[in-house]
Amino acid sequence: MNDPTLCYEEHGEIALIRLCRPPVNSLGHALRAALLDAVDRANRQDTVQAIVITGSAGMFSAGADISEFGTPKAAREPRLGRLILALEDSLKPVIAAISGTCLGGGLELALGAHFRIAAPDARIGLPEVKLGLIPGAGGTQRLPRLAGLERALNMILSGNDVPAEQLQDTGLIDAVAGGDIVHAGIGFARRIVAENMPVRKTRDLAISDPAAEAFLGYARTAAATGKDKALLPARQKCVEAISAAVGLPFEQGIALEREKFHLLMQSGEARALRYIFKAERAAGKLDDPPSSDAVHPVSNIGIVGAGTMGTGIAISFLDGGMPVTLLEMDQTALDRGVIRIRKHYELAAKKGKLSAASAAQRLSLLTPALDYASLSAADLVIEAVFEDMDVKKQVFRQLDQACKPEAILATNTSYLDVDRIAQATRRPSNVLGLHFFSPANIMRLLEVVRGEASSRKTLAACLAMARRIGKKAVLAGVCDGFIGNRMLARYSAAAHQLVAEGATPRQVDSSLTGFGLAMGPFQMSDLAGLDIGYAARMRRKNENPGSWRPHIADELVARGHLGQKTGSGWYRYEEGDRAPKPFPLADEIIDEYRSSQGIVPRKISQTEIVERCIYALVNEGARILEEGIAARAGDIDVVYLNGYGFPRRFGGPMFYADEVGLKHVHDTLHAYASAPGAEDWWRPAPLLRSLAASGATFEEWKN
Ligand code: T1G
Repeated sequence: MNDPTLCYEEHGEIALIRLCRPPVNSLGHALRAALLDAVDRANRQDTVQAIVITGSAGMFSAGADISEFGTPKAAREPRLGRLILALEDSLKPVIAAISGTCLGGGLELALGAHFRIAAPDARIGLPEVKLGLIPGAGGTQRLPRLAGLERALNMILSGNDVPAEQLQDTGLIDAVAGGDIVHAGIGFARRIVAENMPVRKTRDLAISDPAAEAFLGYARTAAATGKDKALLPARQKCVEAISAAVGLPFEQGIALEREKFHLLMQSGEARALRYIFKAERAAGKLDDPPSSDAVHPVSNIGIVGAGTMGTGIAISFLDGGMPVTLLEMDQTALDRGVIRIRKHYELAAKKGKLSAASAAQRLSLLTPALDYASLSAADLVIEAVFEDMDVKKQVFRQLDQACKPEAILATNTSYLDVDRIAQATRRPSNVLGLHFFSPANIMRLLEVVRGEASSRKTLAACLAMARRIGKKAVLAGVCDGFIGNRMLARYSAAAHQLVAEGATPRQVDSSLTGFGLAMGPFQMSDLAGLDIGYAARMRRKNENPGSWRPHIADELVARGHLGQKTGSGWYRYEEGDRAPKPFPLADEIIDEYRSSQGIVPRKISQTEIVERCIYALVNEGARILEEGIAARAGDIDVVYLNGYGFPRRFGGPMFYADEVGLKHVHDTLHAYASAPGAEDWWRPAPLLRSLAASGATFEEWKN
């Protein structure tokens, strides 16, 4: 039987069922139905004595089909739970032969088998909690019965997968087999038949752990204290379901699990996390990718500039196993950069994050250099020098001369015009922006800035490179601040206006951290340095004098209060302590500013603070979509989740606006824009207005 999602073969007395639904054998309705038919067929075939189920293309199964969630297909029979019971009740022994990845419903399927063998490096886990769910097909009931309570709690609450060889000491894995997993599976099945091994149903196993209450008590506490608030509801329900496995008969436990699973499936957190899962996979892709053989692979990296960003970017590539030539203009600056990188790896080895050998191996991939000729073999060169257009143009002229014709030249600029930089070279189609976020080796976000001349080959090569070094890449068009910083500027302007009108910096900051942001805008400004914002305002003033408005921070900067680095800014800081404390001089400067602007301060609610700041983000995001700077709303959310600490439980600013309702967002912004003296940018973007009027969402919108 060769269903498009599954292959059925008989090898003598052994039936082999191979899941064949690329790319990850996700258990969609068609595969579930085909699998049930195949098991039924094997049981009806007199010559068949045992059944082996395995995956294909190095993947057992990535679990339930996430794309079916929220659609009728997910509930269409046979549901996964019923399929697993059919395996468990099979009259003939069922063996799961696991290689590659076995996650979620894929592992729950294997738990319903009577035996499991696995390749040593097979990755096994129940990641449902990362989607705001609990295992919904018996995982919370069967895993503790096979792997023990403590290990099951750890695996289910963390959602992390583990290599099969770490599970050999549990009943979860009956044997670890090297070589071809299908061959090993059939051999194992033949041995079971020959030895007439008794078939045990997982659901009939008992959970007897004298420390059960202690483990469950600890788990309840751990589940309630996780950093990622998006996961809290699911983690707590995981513990409840596993507690039922310990204290209730299987049938009651599985019913309780199913009830909790369906409750969570409807939760805002689960909807947001599912959206993020899809958005992060859509973001780093070209709509019309060139053929892979047309794309020049990037393996040899050059970096110009050994400052904080240049060395952070270098570490990202060294961690990805890619050789890096680091170029500086003078020995002192180069030595400083190399020392910074060396200290990074020494510290990582000292903390046990890396073995000394791995640290040395990565460091060995670094080649310091003082002349451009050393970059002649580089496939990609990233410039990370001073944020000045003339300086950057000069660097790109030099690179254009020194690098091989097919080399890609990228600027790490955070706001300068990539097109003007490209025009300084003879290869504009090979030029783009690669905007890393500081610290570059930690922050996963990478804005891939597409110049007007950037070729699809250049973009595709850099998107593939980003995946290789573990970055979340998002394609952005050329504008001031690309996606993230452009939206941040609006958000900061909204925060500033709130203080001008009567709020305190602390009131704004605490309202936004209460919403879920890691840090409020004024604390963030003190951390980055008020001079950074001041320089950006002066740049914009030079570029567009008419748009300039006085800013409260101008006076703070004028008096040398630049934030944490000077001990005071919006707040005051004690030596060695980053905790913000009241700074009376800042309060005086705020009062003086209000008087100079003729503002009578008013009380401002936390709701208005959050709505003004978050809707200002959303409105700018809508403009970014209209202008084609971002291809889809999900891309904007991926930027804000991975680069600016937006709370994951809300899915990102654009998804949050969809969930709140675009009509409410539009009407609120319209009210702000109608206030006397309101800035133009409060006016709802045309795209927001049209979506609000039609009842559509940003998620549904396609350029
Ligand atoms: N369902 C549908 N599509 C999936 C999928 C899934 N479970 N997993 C991956 N994909 C798609 C993905 O969208 C992408 O599509 C392609 O496969 C490659 O993915 C009842 C309810 C398996 C480790 O949470 O962790 O079972 O973009 O780019 O980096 O209890 O995918 O090419 O169109 O990530 O090699 C639980 C989620 C589900 C696993 C592979 N399972 N997937 O990583 O490739 S809930 C998960 C992953 C469940 C039961 C519950 C990773 C991977 P496209 P990729 P990768």
